[in-house]
Amino acid sequence: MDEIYVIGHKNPDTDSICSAIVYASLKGYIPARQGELNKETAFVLDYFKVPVPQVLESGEGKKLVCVDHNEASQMITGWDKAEIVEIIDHHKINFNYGTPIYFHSEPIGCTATIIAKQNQEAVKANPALAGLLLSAILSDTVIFKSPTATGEDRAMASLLAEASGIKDMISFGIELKTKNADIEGRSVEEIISSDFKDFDFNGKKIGIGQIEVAESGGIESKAKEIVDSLQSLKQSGYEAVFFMATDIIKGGTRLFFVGDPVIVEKAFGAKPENNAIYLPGVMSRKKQIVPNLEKAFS
Ligand SMILES: [Mn+2]
Repeated sequence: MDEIYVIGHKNPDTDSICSAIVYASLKGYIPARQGELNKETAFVLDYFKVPVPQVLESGEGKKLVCVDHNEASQMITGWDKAEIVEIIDHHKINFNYGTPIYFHSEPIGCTATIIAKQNQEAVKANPALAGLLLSAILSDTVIFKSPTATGEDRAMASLLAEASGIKDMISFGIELKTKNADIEGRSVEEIISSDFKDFDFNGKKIGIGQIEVAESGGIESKAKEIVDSLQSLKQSGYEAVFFMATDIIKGGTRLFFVGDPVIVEKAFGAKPENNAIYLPGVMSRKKQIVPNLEKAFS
């Protein structure tokens, strides 16, 4: 049998990495990744003593299961010369493929929740795998504060917490979420690129990065540097570039951008100032930023 790789999106987050590891382990496939682990994911793999998946440089000639993404812009280089055999995801669908494949999509908080639901017994029997899926859910739903979080995410998380021996999942969630929130000693370029996704809105290339912070002061003091850095990114071929600094304690996002301010006003109903706008209650790129921008750009 050909080897099958399970791989998440570019600039992988905890859901992309942990869903790939767990699904590969359940199916006898090979877990892989595109790019470096962020600090949060590194903490999670270390905590549950699970090896880091290999980097796959190109999908060309490979069989792939894509988890936590379905847009071409987030797929591995060479995906068009790969055989995609299956997709498991919870993002909006922007996928076109020439042959029938398994495509499992649910509008819930995390890919890991889908995998946990489908494989409850196997996952419950393996504390490390349960711990990885729990971590992915806590991460993607911002400890259930994100509007993407559903009752199913909460129910699976409780079950996984028990199976993995995590007694207090909320404090474990805060412990893992604050790993990426630490911006000390990181360059602005590094902060912006750590969770950065490309989108195609009506034929226009748009980039949207996000960082979660536990207090916004550090980010505010870097505002000018952030805008400068977005400006140079834009020159590399984007119509507009956005960067969300999401405060996981207060529950809101400072959205920095370079591009047409009229689009931003159209998308979010308020006038930006100094290439930024504050959006109270906004936590989710997928649910609260992407749909508004996609509409505004159309
Ligand atoms: Mn996800």
